[in-house]
Amino acid sequence: MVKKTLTINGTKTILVVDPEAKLSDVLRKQLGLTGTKVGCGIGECGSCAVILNGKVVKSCITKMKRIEEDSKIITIEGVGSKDNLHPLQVTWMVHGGAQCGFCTPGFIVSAKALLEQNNNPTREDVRDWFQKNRNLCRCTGYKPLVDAVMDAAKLVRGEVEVKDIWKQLPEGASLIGSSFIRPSALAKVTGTWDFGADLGLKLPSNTLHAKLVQAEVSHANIISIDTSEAEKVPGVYAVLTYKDVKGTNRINGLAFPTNKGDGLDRPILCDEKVFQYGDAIAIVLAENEKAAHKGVDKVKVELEVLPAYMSAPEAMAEDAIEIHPGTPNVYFENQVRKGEETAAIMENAPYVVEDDFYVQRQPHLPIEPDVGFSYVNEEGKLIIHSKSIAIHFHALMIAEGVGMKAEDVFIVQNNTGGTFGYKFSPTMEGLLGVATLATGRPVYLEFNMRQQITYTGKRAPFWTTMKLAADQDGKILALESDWSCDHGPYSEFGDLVTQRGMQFGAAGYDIANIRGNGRTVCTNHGWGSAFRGYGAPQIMFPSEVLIDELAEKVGMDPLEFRYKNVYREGATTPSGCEPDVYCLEELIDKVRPAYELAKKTAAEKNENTQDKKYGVGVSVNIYGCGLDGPDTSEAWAELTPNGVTIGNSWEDHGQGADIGTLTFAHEALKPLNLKPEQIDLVLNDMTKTPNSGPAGGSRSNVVTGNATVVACRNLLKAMQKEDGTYRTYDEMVAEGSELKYMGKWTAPCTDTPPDGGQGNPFASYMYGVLVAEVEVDLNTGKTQVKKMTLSADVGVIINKLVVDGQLYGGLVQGVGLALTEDFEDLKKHTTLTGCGIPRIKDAPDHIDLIYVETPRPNSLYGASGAGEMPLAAPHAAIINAIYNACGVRVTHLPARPEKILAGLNK
Ligand code: MCN
Ligand code: FES
Ligand code: FES
Repeated sequence: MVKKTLTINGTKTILVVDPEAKLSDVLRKQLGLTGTKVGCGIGECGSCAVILNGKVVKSCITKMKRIEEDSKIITIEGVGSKDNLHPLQVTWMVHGGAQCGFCTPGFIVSAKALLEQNNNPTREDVRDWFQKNRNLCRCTGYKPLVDAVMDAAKLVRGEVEVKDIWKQLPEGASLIGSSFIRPSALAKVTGTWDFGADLGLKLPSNTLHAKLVQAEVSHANIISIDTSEAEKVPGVYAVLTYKDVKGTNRINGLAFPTNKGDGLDRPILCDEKVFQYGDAIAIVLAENEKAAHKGVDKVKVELEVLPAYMSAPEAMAEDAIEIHPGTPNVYFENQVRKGEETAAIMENAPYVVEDDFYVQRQPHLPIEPDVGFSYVNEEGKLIIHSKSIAIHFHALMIAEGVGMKAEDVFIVQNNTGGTFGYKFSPTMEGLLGVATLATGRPVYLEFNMRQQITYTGKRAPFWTTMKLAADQDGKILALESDWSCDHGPYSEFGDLVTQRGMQFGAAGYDIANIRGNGRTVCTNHGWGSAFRGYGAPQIMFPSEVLIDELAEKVGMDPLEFRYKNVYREGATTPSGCEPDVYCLEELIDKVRPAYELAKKTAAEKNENTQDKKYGVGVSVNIYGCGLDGPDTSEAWAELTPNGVTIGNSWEDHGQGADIGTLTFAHEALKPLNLKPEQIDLVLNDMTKTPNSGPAGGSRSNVVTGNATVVACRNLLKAMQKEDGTYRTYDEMVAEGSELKYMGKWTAPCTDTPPDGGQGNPFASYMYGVLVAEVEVDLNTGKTQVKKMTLSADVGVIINKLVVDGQLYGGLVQGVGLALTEDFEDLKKHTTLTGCGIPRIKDAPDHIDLIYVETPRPNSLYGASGAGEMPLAAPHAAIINAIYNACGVRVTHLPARPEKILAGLNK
């Protein structure tokens, strides 16, 4: 141990520390300064940034022995507080810089150091600074963060005042369409928003620390598991294997009836087999983290290693053994059949194009790794706190597995540092449940970034062949497609994502005749979980690139070819129903000027450069809002002495469930004239909030938004007097009236059966037309996306700041999907950078958004969703732009430099 005298946030402090301890641990665990977050833990993400003697350092890799006596440290807590905000904290809120908020303290601390050196930076200076200091954000697309620093610099220079930047709404104004700041923003920018790991430090002292023994091979039979040595490690309380699981030890994957498997293929703890790298084999529970780690090293697992099928084609090979014995590796099939048979049309059409495509196993890469804890409450119920974005689903999916009745399992969502869909699947919920039920004690489990990346679900890759035919005038006549979805070893929602292949292949175009076959394939690579866009990016990449190929063959401009073929009044979707609105023509009209300008600029640049080529690409982006068919959500509204409390389970990844709920409630309760601060929110706690369904499928703004409005309307109805005025709280109480009212809303939709795929699956759709401008370096093969312009129709905008943020963030994830991101190589793809996460200089600083707000008929205030559309097909626009720039068409993603170079050399 060493003694250190340090000045922390202006206060001199004497500390006794382990010289080998990391500064981040000392700040968080010894000093309770949990505003400093730990994401990657290895110096890659900047979420742990603090200022040490005037310099930005990453506290997760700074050992205490390296910190000199009398050093000065500033953490987010020292930057500003709720009552005394730093300019950066103000502008971060004003620009929507904190979505999930996990990266926020690190960015603000880092930016503070920049402004102290240079209070008049250019945008490029700001980008260089965040690049150099390795500040990563997965939510915002970075542009709003640069905007925030630029405005903060103006405040620091005294050129503007806070009131010029933070425009307050007039009293009584509607919040709809405003940039009202989300309720959680203040806590996020001040570092007081507790995430799971922060709450983990505040659990009772009898909490057990869990660590996992995980598989290091991808496919094996388990011969034996020996825990005896691990149990002897001092501090180890128990070592659990499948034998200790009180239930069926299976996650219920809620399989479709036509699935050849039963959906019970995923063990909580491996029993007979290992199905993928990282599978959990045992849980070591100890009084402290160190002992748990030591215990893990002592567990002996004997395996018979089996051939691993790491892609759909490998697992479909004739000699491949069944990964789950008794269930074929191809366990679900569907067909889309719309209009006439397509074979003859293809045969006779003047223009036909065909190509094959691969969209990769995209890793989600939230900056906050998975984390959770569990306990049994005083009523004997199992309570699990996690990053779940499907709390009611997950309770149902794990209950039997852990050995509880579904009604006795309750999930609470912790404040969540991004999921992008991976938490649509249960991850550690089953493990936590098993551990608490076996020991009767609270249990805490956190993953490090490596575990996050290797163990949680990934975007399920699609291998697709697609064929399109057009007539003499360029009208698309028919579509044929065939897609195989590599869903890894676990089937949960694999059928659902395969279904997206029939719903979104060439979505947006009026195509009368469609035939397609899809299948879900069990493999030994990372299991498939939801990922923003869910199936659309996998199938719209083929269709949006093939549309370009067809346009070229017909001899039309790619945007005008789209214009000719997009949905117009009376056209139907691939599911054979009319879409909710027809807005694509208008979206193209709106984006056309930017497209024409982009082409002109690229042509001019191409005249003057040798080593670089510039190109422009477009794509149509569409996604549906909702779970297929009659999707339902519930909410409640309760009158209180101070206003109204709203309860729902609109899970918050970071997208803005809080501001969504507040805005809908504020609008619906208009007759009560409430100020926003009089509306309290109770969100995402199954012990208190009703079943609003998961925050997936961009459904919440429509489905839970509607349910929230219905609850408010029901409350108002009960409050209304005969003369039309409203009873007060006191009057309601005096009359003995009920104060709390439920609201429920169900989408007027039908399923699309796997046999034909025709129906009306979604209450609403989101639309966008994207223009991407790229620069390709002909020497290195590297592509830089220079600018993106998206014309978007997400219906009536509920919160402008949120929608802007959703679109920026989704588009930049598309840059990663197009160019760099993958989870394929189990040795290389285990860190954020290894997986290709876009850093600030990989993202364009020029992103223009143009809105059309066509009111949606199924939404009570006309809104659609926003979260997933921007990631439906941005990668296709980028790939089309690369082709436009240099003539190389990459159809198997990501388009790494070597693929471009290989294409150039052909
Ligand atoms: N919204 C709005 N006006 C509209 C449409 C949407 O203000 N016309 C707002 C909503 O109020 C909500 C947000 O936009 O705050 C997204 O709405 P919606 O599309 O309905 O999506 P959900 O609320 O159901 O959120 C889920 C969606 C999905 S499926 C993924 S994955 C996703 C996403 O949103 N993951 C995210 N956005 C994310 N954003 C962040 N920061 N982190 C993630 O993990
Ligand atoms: Fe420290 Fe990522 S850089 S947590
Ligand atoms: Fe940056 Fe979520 S707001 S990672």
